[in-house]
Amino acid sequence: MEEFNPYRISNVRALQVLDSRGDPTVEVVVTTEGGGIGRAIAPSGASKGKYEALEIRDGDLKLYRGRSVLRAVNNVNSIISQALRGMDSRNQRLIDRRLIEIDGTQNKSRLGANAIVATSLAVLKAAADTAEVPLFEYIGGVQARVLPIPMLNIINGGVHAGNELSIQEFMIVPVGADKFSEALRIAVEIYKVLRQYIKSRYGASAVNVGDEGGYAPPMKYTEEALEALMKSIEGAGYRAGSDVYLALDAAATQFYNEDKNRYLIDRRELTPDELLDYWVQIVEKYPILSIEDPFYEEDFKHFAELATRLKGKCIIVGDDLTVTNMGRVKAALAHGSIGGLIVKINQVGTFTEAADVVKYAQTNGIRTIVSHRSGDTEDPAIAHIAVGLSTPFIKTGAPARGERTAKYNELLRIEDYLAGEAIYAAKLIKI
Ligand code: 2PG
Ligand code: MG
Repeated sequence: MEEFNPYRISNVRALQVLDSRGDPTVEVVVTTEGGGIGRAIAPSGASKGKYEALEIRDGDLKLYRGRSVLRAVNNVNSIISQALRGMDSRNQRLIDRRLIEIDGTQNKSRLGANAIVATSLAVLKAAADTAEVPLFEYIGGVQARVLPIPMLNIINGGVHAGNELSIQEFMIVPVGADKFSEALRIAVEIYKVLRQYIKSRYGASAVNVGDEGGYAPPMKYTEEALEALMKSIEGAGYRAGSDVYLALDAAATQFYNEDKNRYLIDRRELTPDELLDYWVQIVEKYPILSIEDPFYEEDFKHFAELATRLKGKCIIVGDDLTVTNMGRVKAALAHGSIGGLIVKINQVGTFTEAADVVKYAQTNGIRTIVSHRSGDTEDPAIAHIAVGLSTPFIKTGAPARGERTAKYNELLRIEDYLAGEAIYAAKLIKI
């Protein structure tokens, strides 16, 4: 008879639940023989990169208008469950490799990245639960104690909102704080002042929020939003450019017209070179810490040109360009395209692959930003992953809506758990 091993996986079960947009998604529950339980839910993006691992949906118009994920759920309950039962849940690397192998495709399209990511994270959580340590500590060991700087998307545009703003995310980055909890408080105060500002200028209906909890006012021009952020930071009693920075996710693939090779922004059509000059001007005028995806997802070259022009002034961040994929990240580094990197576990599909990318980026001096998706859930895993992997930043929306506050609240709990030992990343790195 085999020796009792509390970490051995006894059961893997999936079911269909809902995400923050009301779309079905995959939840996986992994149980170990020692009674540990890990539950994880796959998030889902709206502005997805072409090279992301593929979530699969049933496409049956009679079920959730084609959005149901029963095939992915069934893959977990049959193929994946059978492959993982009996394995040691601590063996994350081996388990993730097995998931990749039984899927057998480049982009995880057979079993579905949604099935795979929920399983991979549920295994991680089940092992941590069996060990009776918090997830961040299981990932990062007793040394893990750096709380990430939050990047809060408080004005939503692009495909996350029903307004005319081309840029998808207008973020604030509260670096002038001693603790994470203080940084979050500063962000909330600014968020509330912004609400008043928008209400007084655009009317009461303008304070409705977009997919990530940021306001989605009927603004037309980028600078309208940037001005609103500047006024709100000052109105709340903070200094823009020292206490609080701005950050942008352009998600430029979404406003790029490939046939014309033009970007549609601020009611104008710009060539890539004109857009480059535009970014330089904006950075001269406003304290912008980083710009994510300033060009469409294939243009390593313009990313690199912009990174050179803005060196020392603003970090160029890859998201759709790099999709948490080692090959793409290496290409971006070879081109000199990025100084920062968005990390989304579901872009690549497994925890191990994402953690390897973080390690590689950090070793090469690239700032890492663990990120939510626009369609997200109450699963707070990314808070633990950011602390566990010691990433300097986390991006998880406005300080509003349950699926966003789930992550911020978890970080508050981690800070509390660490008592006086937590360090706020802004105290550790050079901004
Ligand atoms: C992004 C993300 C998250 P989505 O582009 O960075 O903010 O959006 O999940 O829609 O890809
Ligand atoms: Mg992005």
